[in-house]
Amino acid sequence: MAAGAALAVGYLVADVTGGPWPVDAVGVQVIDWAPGAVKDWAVRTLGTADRPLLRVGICGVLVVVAAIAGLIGARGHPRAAVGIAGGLGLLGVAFAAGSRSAAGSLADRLLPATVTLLAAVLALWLVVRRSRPPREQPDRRGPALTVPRRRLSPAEHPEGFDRRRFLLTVSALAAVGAGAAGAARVVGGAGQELRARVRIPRPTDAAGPVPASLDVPGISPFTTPNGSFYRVDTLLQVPRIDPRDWELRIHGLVDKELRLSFGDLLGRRLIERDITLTCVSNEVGGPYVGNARWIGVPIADLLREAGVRAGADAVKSTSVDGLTIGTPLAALTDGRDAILAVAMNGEPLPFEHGFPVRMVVPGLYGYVSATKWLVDLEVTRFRDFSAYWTDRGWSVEAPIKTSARIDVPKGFATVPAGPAVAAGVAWAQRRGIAKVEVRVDDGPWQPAKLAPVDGVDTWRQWTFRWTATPGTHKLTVRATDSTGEPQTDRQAPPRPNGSSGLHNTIVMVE
Ligand SMILES: Nc1nc2c(c(=O)[nH]1)N[C@H]1C(S)=C(S)[C@@H](COP(=O)(O)O)O[C@H]1N2
Ligand SMILES: [Mo]
Repeated sequence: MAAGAALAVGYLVADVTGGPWPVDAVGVQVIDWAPGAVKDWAVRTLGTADRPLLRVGICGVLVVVAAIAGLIGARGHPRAAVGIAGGLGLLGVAFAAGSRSAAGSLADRLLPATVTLLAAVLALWLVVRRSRPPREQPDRRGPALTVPRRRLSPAEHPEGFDRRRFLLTVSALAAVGAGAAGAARVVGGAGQELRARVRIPRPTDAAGPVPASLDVPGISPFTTPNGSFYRVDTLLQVPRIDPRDWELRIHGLVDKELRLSFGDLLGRRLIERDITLTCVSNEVGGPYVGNARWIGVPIADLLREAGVRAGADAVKSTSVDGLTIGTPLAALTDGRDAILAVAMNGEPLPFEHGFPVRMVVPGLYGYVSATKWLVDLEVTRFRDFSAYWTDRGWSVEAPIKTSARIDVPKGFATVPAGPAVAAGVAWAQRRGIAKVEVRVDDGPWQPAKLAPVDGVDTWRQWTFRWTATPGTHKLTVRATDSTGEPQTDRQAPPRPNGSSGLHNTIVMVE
């Protein structure tokens, strides 16, 4: 209970200061240290549940250690118990000092962990102290001469343990913990006003109407709603940047360094585009792909103004927590719609998707292009730096591979015999999808029907009608991009530069 109360109080302080909750400081460090294979496994098997699970795991370990400390305290070693609490707390402070965090000042960064440390020590000390009777019990065995030298522990000496006072203290701690957790909910929700205050101007260059959607139950909608858009990042605590404090620095191999406020950015030429994002961790047929309508400032405009010097071939972008991403300079200046996005599907970016400003670069996997919570752009050379993911074994350059996914029927679904429909999406950003084909079992490739083209940077929905005959069948899908190049059937895992192979699904027809 002492550990729980301390963690809840620390959580509240983290919400107020924006500093890391010690559990998250440890978690982010675990993420950074985890070997690639472990991380791949977590993404694959736990998906987006891996973040809450990491928190639960760390809290579980803390509660077990705290329980051991409590027992040690109850056995007559209060100092040792408090020492363990203090040691754990100090560990939290050390991790908070060392790990990536969005907190600006060192004080904000250390405050939640420090308060957790003090709260843990105080709470455990209270439990251990207050579980003893209020006054020294008179010695029942007679005069002082026969009093044992050694102080008896509550366990050895049941009348030295006051159950009522113990329960009262523990209940008080539970109340403090619940109160802090409740307050944190309120404070956490209050951050919403940072987004609500933002007014995104009308784009200078608006996107056309969204193409007509193919309407098959279960197909991915053309536009992925913000609430169901996949999320991939390394943070447990989503940064809540106040746009009034936000500043972007563009520097490095440039003639003139630029510093832009959020207002400056909104005042510039804004373009609106539909762009499909894809994560390199997406397995064939996986969920880490989504399409949104973004509004943002063309990065090429800013680079032109800053004046890129000869010799540069990369832009290193940094997010508020210090994570870095390297993007080929060419991808930002070759005429594609690479933007600093400020809006996603008609609203300011959600906190989870990079509020207030993120990069969106058509055609490149997110880990080399889509920096969220962006604060710094450095024009540089690939040979002069290495970025977060490339340090962990992912390729430096990573264009998105042509891919197609079957959304319906779901794997191992049972469908009635007769006319049936399969449907899904296909993408080949920068090239566009020209054709999608489906094969039933080992039959011939048959053309699927495609939704109207939106642009080369978005996915296309497809549907395929077939006559289902009783038995078990395998449907396989294959996309061809507009250069005429069909998707490869060679299977590759996501690491190091994106999965490949054909998606298939097994259906039972009755
Ligand atoms: N700051 C930051 N930006 C990031 C990441 C991250 O871990 N931290 N992950 C990248 C990866 S791997 C992908 S696929 C996209 C995902 O963007 P989304 O979470 O908005 O879908 O963000 C990219 N931008
Ligand atoms: Mo990614």
